[in-house]
Amino acid sequence: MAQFEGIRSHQLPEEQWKVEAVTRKPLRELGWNSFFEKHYAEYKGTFIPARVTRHLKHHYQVFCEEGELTAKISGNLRHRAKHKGMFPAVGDWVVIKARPEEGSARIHAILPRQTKLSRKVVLSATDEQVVAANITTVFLMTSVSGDKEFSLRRLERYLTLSRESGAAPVILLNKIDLCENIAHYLDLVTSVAPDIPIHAISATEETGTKKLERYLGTGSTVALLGSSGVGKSALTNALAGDEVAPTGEVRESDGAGRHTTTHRELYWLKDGGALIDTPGMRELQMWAGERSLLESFSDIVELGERCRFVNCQHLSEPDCAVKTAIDSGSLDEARYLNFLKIREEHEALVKKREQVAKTQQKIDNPKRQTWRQKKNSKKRQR
Ligand SMILES: Nc1nc2c(ncn2[C@@H]2O[C@H](COP(=O)(O)OP(=O)(O)OP(=O)(O)O)[C@@H](O)[C@H]2O)c(=O)[nH]1
Ligand SMILES: [Mg+2]
Ligand SMILES: [Zn+2]
Repeated sequence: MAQFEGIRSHQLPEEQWKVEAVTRKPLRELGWNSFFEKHYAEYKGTFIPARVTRHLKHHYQVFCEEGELTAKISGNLRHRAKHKGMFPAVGDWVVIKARPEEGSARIHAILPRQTKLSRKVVLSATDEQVVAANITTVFLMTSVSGDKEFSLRRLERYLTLSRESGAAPVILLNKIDLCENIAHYLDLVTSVAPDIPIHAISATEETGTKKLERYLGTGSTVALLGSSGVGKSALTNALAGDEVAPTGEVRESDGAGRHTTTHRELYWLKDGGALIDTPGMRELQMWAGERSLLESFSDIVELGERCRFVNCQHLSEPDCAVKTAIDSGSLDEARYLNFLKIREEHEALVKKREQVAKTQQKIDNPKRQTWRQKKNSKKRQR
């Protein structure tokens, strides 16, 4: 098996040994399973499987039995990719032509994704951005070091997206070493996510991190999600058992981070499994179906069953049980307003997608060609 001595010769012997130990990991340990094996069958013999570990601006880093390679996508894959979501994402299993002697590879196709965590591309109407692929669990991280770093509304949004991913969401309350009232934050979070496991931890002190082992281990892939500065990279380092990801200070003024992590990257953990560290995203626009939305706001859905109208939108209809609950104080108005906002984003996305699908249908259906298109195609035939 090639080990790229040439590339890594600047490393100390101990570091080199670590890298080599990692490169010898069999595919199963990296998350490969019968699902991918089945889809890989048609490529067998020509291409080898690899997992995308890093996505930089113009290239990818992939991991395969030949070790770690720098990869670019083939012209064919670029041509077939009709939108952003069809390009490789961190965590994807891809098939490649490897050139281990050069440390490079060409990605020819993406194997179907078992799960994916997506958001809508900012400034695009319908484009999907896959944040992490083939993940088993999402760690939603928030900091409890003070109210400035804590937002229930953000958590509701993250939770809706995570439910959509197909992976299991888990909430982490980090920086408990700086928190005097953990029970207060636990109560708040439980109120918006009664059905989700919650763990209070300190990434830097490594308190409570042992409880996370149940989500890790061979074959598992966890994606870390949360605002800048909450401690995602600090936890990555704690679980990797090494300073693999850079961490940065939090601003005194507003408690926000400085966007230290700039790209998504998959790291192998010391006790098996993988962790995808992501940059704290400024905007997390909805890419969620109705089911995930309703699951995240099941209390509002339940109240809605008592409204006078079956199709009550809980806006200004008479005898609306949701509005009544807000008036009586049993439903937090801020949660309700967040629900309306997320629902609006979801509905706008659905509408836009329908419009795009209709336009595409017109293009694909020759009977509905316009007079001008017909004339042009006749001209071409002549
Ligand atoms: N006291 C304390 N500080 C922590 C803890 N976890 C992280 N920090 C600190 O918080 C700061 C931000 O941590 P990072 O891990 O860089 O945060 P991040 O979520 O990766 O941020 P981005 O990469 O910008 O998205 C660093 O100074 C960490 O040392 C913790 O449990 N306790
Ligand atoms: Mg980071
Ligand atoms: Zn109502």
